[in-house]
Amino acid sequence: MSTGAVAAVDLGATSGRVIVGRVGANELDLETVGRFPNRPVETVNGLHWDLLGLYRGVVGGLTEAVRTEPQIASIGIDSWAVDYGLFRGGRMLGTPFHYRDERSAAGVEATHAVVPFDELYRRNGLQFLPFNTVYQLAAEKHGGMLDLADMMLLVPDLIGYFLTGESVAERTNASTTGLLDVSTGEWDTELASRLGIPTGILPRLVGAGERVGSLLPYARRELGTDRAIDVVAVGSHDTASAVVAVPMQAESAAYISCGTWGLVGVELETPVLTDAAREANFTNEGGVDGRVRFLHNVMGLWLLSESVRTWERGGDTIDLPTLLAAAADVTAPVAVFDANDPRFIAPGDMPERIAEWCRENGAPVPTSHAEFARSIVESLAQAFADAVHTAAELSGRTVESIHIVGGGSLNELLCQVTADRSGLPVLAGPVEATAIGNVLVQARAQGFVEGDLEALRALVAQAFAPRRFAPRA
Ligand code: LRH
Repeated sequence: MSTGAVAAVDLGATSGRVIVGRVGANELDLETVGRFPNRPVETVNGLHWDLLGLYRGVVGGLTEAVRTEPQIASIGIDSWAVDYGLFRGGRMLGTPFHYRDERSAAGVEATHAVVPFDELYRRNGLQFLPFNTVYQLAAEKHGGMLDLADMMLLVPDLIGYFLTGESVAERTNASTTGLLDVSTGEWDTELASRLGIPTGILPRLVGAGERVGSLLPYARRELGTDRAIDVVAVGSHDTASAVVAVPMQAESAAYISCGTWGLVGVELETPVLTDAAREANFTNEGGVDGRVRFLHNVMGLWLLSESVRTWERGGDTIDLPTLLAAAADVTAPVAVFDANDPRFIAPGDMPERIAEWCRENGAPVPTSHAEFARSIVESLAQAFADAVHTAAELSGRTVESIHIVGGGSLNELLCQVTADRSGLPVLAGPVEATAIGNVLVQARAQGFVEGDLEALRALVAQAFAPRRFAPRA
């Protein structure tokens, strides 16, 4: 085995980045070569992703990647789940919607009228999230778009299509659509047909580590390379890539991939499809190497970022480290609100919605930015602790520690309070788990490293030793 380099494209809800990863048997090193904002756009018909702007950012980042490391062996792409573009004859039909757009509410009703939720859960194993692809597609049907389309590509596959001309659906992300059979891992075409979703729009499934195709001539020119670099499928659902890079002993640990969302759960070999799992709204998403990501979506740092956005719109200037330091110093009792309440999903005035929850539930309404921030951290930590205990109970696992990866792992207050509220040690980091998981799956496909996820995680633990937060009495 020799050391080699790959490029990871990681698109998040607020920004995208391109990272060059250098990997060998005892080496794991990351260099961020491109970073660009991801700014959703509201138009007359709802909230959209600026897909072409994102693609421009990807091309710019990859150009820098091949300049920095001309011999990169491959490119892997991951992003948030569930969202897609519709195509006809190779052309994108309109601008992809943001999963926080409200149109999917109508799709939920229409879908459940045909296939009740408990049957859906038996078939796809997914927790109810109003924006699961299957509900969004039902809303498209309403608008007539679905009947025009001959192909649907999830966001990372869509970027891969622009680069290679190959249309595929990577399995970990396909598992978040609601149209993948949780038992077979194949498209559930019977379900799709019953819901009036044309099965012809569902692309060929590929697994993480499989080659997708190589850069088209125009893309080579754009990137300034004459090499036909391969795009390799990774855990293209960002959470799947993040879980690859959790430096955990999977049998005895829970993980929280904490960014915009807090994805809280355990890794299993087989799905849990019990009534109790369905009622607790736990999901069985597809993991890399056929593992199961048994987890629950907690609202995550969105609560904080959307609050900050609200205050800034009102003319305040917020410095996040200063705000969190002030939150740590709050001594007044703060409300622990239900961070899972669906009222917090949509964009808009977050502090007002939190205050509304407090008034309705007789909890103290925060009176300053610092109190709001503290209340958010305490509420997230409580929801994290509850979800960890529920995951353990539903899966029959004994959880001895909690790993927090992603941006939230830098939030010391959140890590400490999560340890306190769960009574379990929290191991924080790496912050770039998603990009690391993306890099490692490519590196293994290229033969720069070998082994199962445990071997990959040992490499992560060695390169990015986690920081420990012990629970306080
Ligand atoms: C996190 C994430 C999460 C999904 C949501 C749509 O970025 O992919 O796993 O539920 O976005």
